[in-house]
Amino acid sequence: MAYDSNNIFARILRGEIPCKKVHEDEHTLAFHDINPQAPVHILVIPKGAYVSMNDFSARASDAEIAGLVRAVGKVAEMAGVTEDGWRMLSNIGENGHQEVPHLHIHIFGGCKLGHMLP
Ligand code: IU
Repeated sequence: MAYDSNNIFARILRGEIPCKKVHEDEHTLAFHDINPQAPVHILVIPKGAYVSMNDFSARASDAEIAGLVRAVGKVAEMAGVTEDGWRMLSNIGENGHQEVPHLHIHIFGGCKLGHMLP
């Protein structure tokens, strides 16, 4: 799938739409999900133009990949969920029920989460 530079997260990255930011660095932005599904529900996105893990894993630089992984860990730590446990999730494509076509990692926590089965 080609990257649509007008998707909502691209617009958030350009500052055209506000977000409740929790972290930003060279490679990533993290913000609260607008429709939280858990007491902690934060999205971490790369700043680069990637639709999903499909193209990110193939095209992103090692620095971008390391940056995203480190940001996810840092945001989980900042959100205070590392001790009790949390979940990271990325929906990919139609079968994965991805709604926004810019790679995002969900961080869920702050309560006992349900089992994740297809
Ligand atoms: P997805 O199914 O993994 O693509 O979910 C997209 C998420 O982005 C979903 O949890 C939405 O609540 C969230 N979101 C948002 O935080 N801000 C927005 O403006 C829009 C969606 I549109």
